[in-house]
Amino acid sequence: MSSPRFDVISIFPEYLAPLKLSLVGKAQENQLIDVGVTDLRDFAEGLHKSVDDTPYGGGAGMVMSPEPWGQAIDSVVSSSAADHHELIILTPAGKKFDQKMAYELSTSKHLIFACGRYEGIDYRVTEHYQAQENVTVREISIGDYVLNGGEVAALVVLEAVIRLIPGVIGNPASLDEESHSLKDENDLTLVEYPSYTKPAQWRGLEVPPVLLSGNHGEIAKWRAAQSEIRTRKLSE
Ligand code: JCQ
Repeated sequence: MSSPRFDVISIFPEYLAPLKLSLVGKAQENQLIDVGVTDLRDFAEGLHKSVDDTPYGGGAGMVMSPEPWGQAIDSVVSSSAADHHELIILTPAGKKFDQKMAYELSTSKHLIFACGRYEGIDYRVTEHYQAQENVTVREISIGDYVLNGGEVAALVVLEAVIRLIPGVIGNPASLDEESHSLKDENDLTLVEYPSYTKPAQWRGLEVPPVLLSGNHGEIAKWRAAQSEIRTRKLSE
């Protein structure tokens, strides 16, 4: 059986070096996933291997040219055994990434991350692949701020998705707790309660006594109340 595959296309492939580390690196060593990084520049033509040009209609900055993107995406699509491909374009204009989207993406066999720079990628790239029935295009934002390129956003999405793949996390009980995604009475997604570990006293601060009581019913009630308090504070 072939593992889910993750391809990242970027003009700064070194930016994706963290994918060799930690949980994501281990998941590759254990053959739970395949990760490839493609240098967009390898698909640029001409003496200067240019990947951008001035915007039609005028304006500041540069736009990434469609030709190298088309060549690079076709290349990673062709080299995949999957019969369907999710093309993810990281952009502040995209749909906001959340845990629900992470679960959806974690069931896909092939995710392709397009990391744009400058003022973005010629929109015909999105239109071209939207018209291809073996590809789903998703424009995704990790938040309302502007980065210099999509690489860091791709790392965020990759880490959130890959940790949900069966076998990647050693103790799946922690995943099970997260997956319930509880809502409060105002339909806000509840955030976690605060956690404590030893020592019981640190710099004059005590651990809440209920956590030392051994009364699991009272502990569960206290944690639920703390989640409520934290969630309400966030919406202020
Ligand atoms: C992603 N939140 C911010 C910046 C244009 C593809 O076009 C562009 C991509 C970027 C990089 O992504 C972000 C981002 N989520 O800045 C400009």
